[in-house]
Amino acid sequence: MDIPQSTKSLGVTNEHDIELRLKENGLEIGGSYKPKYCRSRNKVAIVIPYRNRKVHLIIFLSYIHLFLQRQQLEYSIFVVEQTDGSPFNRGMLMNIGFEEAQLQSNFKCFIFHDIDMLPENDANLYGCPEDGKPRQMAFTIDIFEYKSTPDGYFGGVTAFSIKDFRKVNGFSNLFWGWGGEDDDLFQRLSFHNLTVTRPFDGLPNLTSFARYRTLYHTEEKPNPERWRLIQEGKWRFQTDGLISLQYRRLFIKFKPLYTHIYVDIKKY
Ligand code: BGN
Repeated sequence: MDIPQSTKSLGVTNEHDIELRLKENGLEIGGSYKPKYCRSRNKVAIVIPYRNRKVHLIIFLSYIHLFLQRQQLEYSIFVVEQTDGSPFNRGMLMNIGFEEAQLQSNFKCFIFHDIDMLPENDANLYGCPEDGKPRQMAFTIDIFEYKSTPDGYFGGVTAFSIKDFRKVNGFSNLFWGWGGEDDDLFQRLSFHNLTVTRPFDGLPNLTSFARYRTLYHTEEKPNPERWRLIQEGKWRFQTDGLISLQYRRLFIKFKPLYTHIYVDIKKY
C-alpha cells in the first residue's frame, strides 16, 4: 500500500505495521479498545460511511486509533461500505452503522465520522454527549481556511447519545449523492428542540479544540434533488429514517483495525 508522502508526518507507514503497532497497544479484533488502567465512563461506537477510499481508510485508522486511545476511551470502529451501483448515501450508511453496532454491543453513544476528517486537537473529546445535547465536533476546517462554520452546519463529525439519535429518527434515507443529508439532520434536531453543543462550549477562546484537517479527494457529484429534499424534509421526519431503514447486509468481518460491514442498499 502506497501512503502519500504528506501523511508520513502522521507516522503512517503501511497497513501491516499499523496493525502490529496497534495490537501491541491492546487493540482487539474488530477495532475495539478498552483502556488498560482505568474504566471508561461509556462505550462509544464510531461509524464511518465508506466506499472506494482505501488510502484514506488506512490513514484515518492509523491516526484515529491513537487519538482515541490517548483519551482513554472504550470504543469500536464500524466501517459501513456501500456496494457499487447507486450514488453514495451517507445518511443511510450512518443509520445502518447505528443499528449494526447495537447488534454487537451496548454502546452508549455514537460518533458519525467522515473518513476524510482528522481531529487536530486532543482536547476535542470523543466521549459521550449528554442526552439532549448532540455535539458538532468540527468547527474550523482547513479546507475552509479555518473560518468558523455556520451555526447550522451539522456535517463532518457529529456525536449523539443513543436516545437522541432514536428520537430524531436518525438521518433521512433519501439523500443519494453528495450534500444536504446533514442539513436535513440539523432540521430534525431543531424540530425536536435539541440543542447543538460544541467541544469548546463555555470556553469561547478555545475554538481551536474543534479544528480538523481533511484528506484530499476529488469532488463528489452533488445531488441535484437536495434543496427540494431539505425543503420537504419536515413532512417526513417521523416516517423516513431509522424507522423505514431497509438494507441487505452482505457480510460483517471483524478485521484487526475495524469491523467491516458491507451492505447493499438500493435506490427505488
Ligand atoms: C453544504 C452542503 C452540506 C455540506 C456542507 C459543507 C447542501 C444543501 C444545499 C444548501 N449542503 O452546502 O451537505 O456538508 O456544504 O461541505 O449542499
